Amino acid sequence: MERKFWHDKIAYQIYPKSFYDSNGDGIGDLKGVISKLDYLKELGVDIIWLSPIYPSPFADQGYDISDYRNIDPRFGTMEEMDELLKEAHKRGQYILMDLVVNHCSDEHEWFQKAIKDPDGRYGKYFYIEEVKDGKLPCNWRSYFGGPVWDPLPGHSDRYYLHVFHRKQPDLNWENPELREEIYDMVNFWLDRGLDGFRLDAIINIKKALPFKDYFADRPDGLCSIHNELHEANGVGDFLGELRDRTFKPHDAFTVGEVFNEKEEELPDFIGENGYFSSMFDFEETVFGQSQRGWHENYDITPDDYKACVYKTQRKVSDIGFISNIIENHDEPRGVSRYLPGDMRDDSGKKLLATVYFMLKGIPWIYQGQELGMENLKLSSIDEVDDISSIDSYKVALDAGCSESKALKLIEKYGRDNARTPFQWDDSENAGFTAGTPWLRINPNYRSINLKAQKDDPSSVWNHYRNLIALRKDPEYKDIFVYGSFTPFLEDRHNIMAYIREYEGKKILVLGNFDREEKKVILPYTPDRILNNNLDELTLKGNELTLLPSQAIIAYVG
Ligand code: TEU
Ligand code: CA
Repeated sequence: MERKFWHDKIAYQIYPKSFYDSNGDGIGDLKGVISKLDYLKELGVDIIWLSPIYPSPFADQGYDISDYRNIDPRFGTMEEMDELLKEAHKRGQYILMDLVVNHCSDEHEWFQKAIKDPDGRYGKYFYIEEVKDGKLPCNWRSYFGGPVWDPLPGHSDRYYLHVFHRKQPDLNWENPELREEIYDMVNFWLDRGLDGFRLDAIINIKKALPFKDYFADRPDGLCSIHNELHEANGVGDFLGELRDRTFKPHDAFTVGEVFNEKEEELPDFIGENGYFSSMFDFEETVFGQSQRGWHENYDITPDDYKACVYKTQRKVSDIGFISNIIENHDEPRGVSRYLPGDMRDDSGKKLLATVYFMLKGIPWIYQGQELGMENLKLSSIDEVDDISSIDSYKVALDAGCSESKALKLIEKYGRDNARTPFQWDDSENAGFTAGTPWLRINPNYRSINLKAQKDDPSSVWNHYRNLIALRKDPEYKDIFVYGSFTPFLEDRHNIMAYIREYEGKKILVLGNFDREEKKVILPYTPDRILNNNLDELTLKGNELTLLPSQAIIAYVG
């Protein structure tokens, strides 16, 4: 495999609105990010993905872009973006922007022009259909609830497609003129010095055409988008063209948000000359998810978690580099989701960190994860900002859930959990802003914050820092980056154990998700222990006793 500059990197996602506010307006901004580059450097972060910072009406927190070639004034200016690139590069760091091209905002000038003249050039940038007798072109349900079709303003007989929010009209990738606009825009940023992109909802750019109905799966008579995604073929033609015209000539790093890919297509996506450098593993993210709504989801146990992760590791094997996460801005906090209730303490958080961080692939940290930030408790739906949560709340009520039950579901799955501001210290507003934060701060910031953790060698933060340092240690680096992945003790309940191996050198990673201690026989006798999340260690030859919540990394030379 040809070695690439990004293979051995540690990546980090910033949700700019909630990272650090430099001017007291309650909204995180680019100056805030610039001022924290040294912090990220200290942690060991190389690649930084910024969720959208383009001008936007914020119907979906910036994932509805009204101008692809600018910065929203709430986040800063173009000059500050250039400064961010310069400052990051100075520190050997790379910056990625979010590329949201399945849809734009209804306030984007393309859509505004399409409204004026649906038959003209810009009408063809979108999916606009004539509607007779109120019969919609298809019965797909948008991700945020309701039909994917809404009337085109000023044209009662024409409807436009939006698979997400009504303010996010889908762009028509079948139209070569639209594709040219996108490539131009992508090159505009790469020419400016940007290092790459995270590709939002990228699988959605190909639609199963012509539009047709599928079986309704809820009382609303609509069906999940998954039906059409499953039938949509040929996204690769668009993605290959996008790669060749933009990413490839710039040697850009790209990571796809890819759901519902077809397994046999994996080499096309992330293999040699794949569409993307990498893509996220969502196997455990979607586990237990019901198309009927959050009230029908079921919980993930440590054994399920292990099975999901191993499935991906085996599938990807040496095809390419998967991106491993435990959370992002769309998901609840990983520690609140994957750890059983009574294991959500510092030891449990470090355990989860260890077992996912040493997997094959690129480890990603979502802001605040390195502190062990947790889900947010709610007392009323009025406290919720996220449009997806608000819709899911209604779905739960319609399905007969009580208000308190529905609210519990939002606490468990809602997107605000990850979007509460970063907890820098224990001062007012967690040191995030001198003003009023745009979203409520998690009240646990008095105990969970960076300031309290930085100088405490046994903190979750220092555990992450140690894991990063270990992955970068020249003695072990090749094992972590290029080593094979082989599970062992796979059938042992609540034990996650695997071997990373490169040129005969091995690293064993073990974690105990059980409340009881577990005796295990290791396949090799370790030469040394590289990391232990607890103070104790009971190892005699190759007999190891793992305490509850214990995670060990061992080296066999
Ligand atoms: O998410 C795409 C996505 O497919 C959804 O499954 C998302 O996880 C779901 O809406 C959560 O309820 C991306 C972005 O990450 C998300 O923040 C945006 O809302 C969405 O695209 C639209 O741009
Ligand atoms: Ca600000």
